[in-house]
Amino acid sequence: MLERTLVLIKPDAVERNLIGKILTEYERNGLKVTKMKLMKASQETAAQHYAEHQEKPFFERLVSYLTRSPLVALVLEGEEAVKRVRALNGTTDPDQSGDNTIRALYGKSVSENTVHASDSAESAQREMNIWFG
Ligand code: YYY
Ligand code: MG
Repeated sequence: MLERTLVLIKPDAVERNLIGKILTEYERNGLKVTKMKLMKASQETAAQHYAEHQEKPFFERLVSYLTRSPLVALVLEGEEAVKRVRALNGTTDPDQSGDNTIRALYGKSVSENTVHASDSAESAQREMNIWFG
């Protein structure tokens, strides 16, 4: 099924000039960039994005990380895009992530793991509204 998913190239990646390398991974796997912007996220946007984690002990650190410098928000479109982009990104912990996943290649740590992607079609819709209105 043709789907859209919301991706963030997070601050740690933009800081290390990895935007191009990461976009290349998605594009060469047949995903189409249909929306994209570079921006510094507000506290409100970051907190809304990670609302499901607001009771977690790492929540404040997570919001402060996501807002510390610019990130790239984008929408990717393709067959089974939600599942495929999650697979390309890899697991939350870069040290556990499969070979050649974006997090294994570029992730610094669990908290600075370089990319985000929506975990379901419903999350994708919610997150596209947050970042693109
Ligand atoms: O969807 P995904 O990003 O792979 O992981 P989530 O469990 O939704 O957590 C969101 C985000 O929170 C994760 O990418 C890094 C951060 N985080 C953390 O800093 N410390 C943890 N123990 C777990 C998650
Ligand atoms: Mg998640």
